[in-house]
Amino acid sequence: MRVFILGIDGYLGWSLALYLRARGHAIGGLDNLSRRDQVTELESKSVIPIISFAERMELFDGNLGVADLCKSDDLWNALELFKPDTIVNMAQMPSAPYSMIDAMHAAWTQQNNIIGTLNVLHAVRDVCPDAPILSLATMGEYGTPNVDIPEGDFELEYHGRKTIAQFPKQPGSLYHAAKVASSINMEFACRMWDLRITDVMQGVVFGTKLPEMNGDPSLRTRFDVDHCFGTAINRFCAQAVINEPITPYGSGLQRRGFLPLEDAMRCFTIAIENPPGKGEYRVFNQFENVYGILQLAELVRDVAKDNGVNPSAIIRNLTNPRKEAEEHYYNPESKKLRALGYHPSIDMKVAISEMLLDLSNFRGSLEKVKSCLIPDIQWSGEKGKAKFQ
Ligand code: USQ
Repeated sequence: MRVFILGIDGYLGWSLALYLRARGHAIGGLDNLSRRDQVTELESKSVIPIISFAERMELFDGNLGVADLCKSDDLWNALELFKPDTIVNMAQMPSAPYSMIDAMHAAWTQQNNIIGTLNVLHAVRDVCPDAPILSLATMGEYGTPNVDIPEGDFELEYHGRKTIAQFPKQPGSLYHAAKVASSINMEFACRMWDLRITDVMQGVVFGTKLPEMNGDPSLRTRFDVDHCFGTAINRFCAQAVINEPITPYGSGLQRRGFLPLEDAMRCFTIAIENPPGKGEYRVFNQFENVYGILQLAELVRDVAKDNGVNPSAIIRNLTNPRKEAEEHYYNPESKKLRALGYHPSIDMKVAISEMLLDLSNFRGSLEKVKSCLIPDIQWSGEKGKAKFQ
């Protein structure tokens, strides 16, 4: 299959390119390189060294390019040239805190994510309307409602055809709100233009590598641990490795869906290999299991002690820089991917131990970004670093 990945330079985009290529698919893609710039803006860096995008382009025989999806015709031209069977849209700014820095960062996030996706919808309609789109959204669109979260099961009829209504959304940041807007636009594009779209409501992904990267440093994917682009388990492991306190925000009783990097790849592949029908908009809730944040922090601390990576690892709760429910009901459904063959095969302790050991090889780079670990972006708009409780 010919798969065109938008956002191919990111943590997930690059991983997926390698994963699918190893399974015989032809890969092309575009990226605006904004993630590299934004992490630099935060005075941080991927703690696992990655090669330049120019070098990545060489590894993919010239099928990769740099393009801002909001501003140019490059996307239309690239699709005409590559003739994809499937499009994967991961070309999004993925950080909730980054979108909450100030008005300028919020506007940039929403413009980049919403207009970029709008252009993807128009370009696919114009160039390859039969090619299914796999679009990366987020479990964070739902928030933490006091009712069960179905998997797009609220069915309606539109001109004699089955369609679904969006489950009520309560996004927790302006980044998550932009994803809600894109979900609405995507469902619209399926009804109006007969596009085929899988909207993947994904949980928090964790992990440093895939077997497809092993043994070759030039294939590694980026790994961010700063307070914007680093996410819960990844940051906790990084903190444990350099003997910095592991930082649940607030009580840490928040609960979220999580999944290992390799499982994310398996799920994307299953979705690509089982595409939606013409005009179908479908939702997959993609996570392995729901975990409490403090529970994960304790697991990372205990595993770091047990496997010798840090015998004195500690947890220190921070005042929560976000406005989010800390004790809440959370019961999202996730059965469609399982029905298509996704079998989670994870031992959380083993996965965390492997991450800790792998990250121990990058202690030097971790030490260099230590000052970026404590959040200084408050949802309230107040300035100043979060304090330990
Ligand atoms: N958290 C901590 N301590 C930390 C970092 C995070 O307690 O050091 C807490 C947060 O307060 C939140 C939870 O962990 O309650 C998850 O935060 P996160 O930073 O790991 O992830 P989040 O901001 O939700 O965003 C990430 C990705 C985003 C994706 C989302 C999926 O950055 O692109 O959409 O996970 S989900 O969480 O399901 O919305």
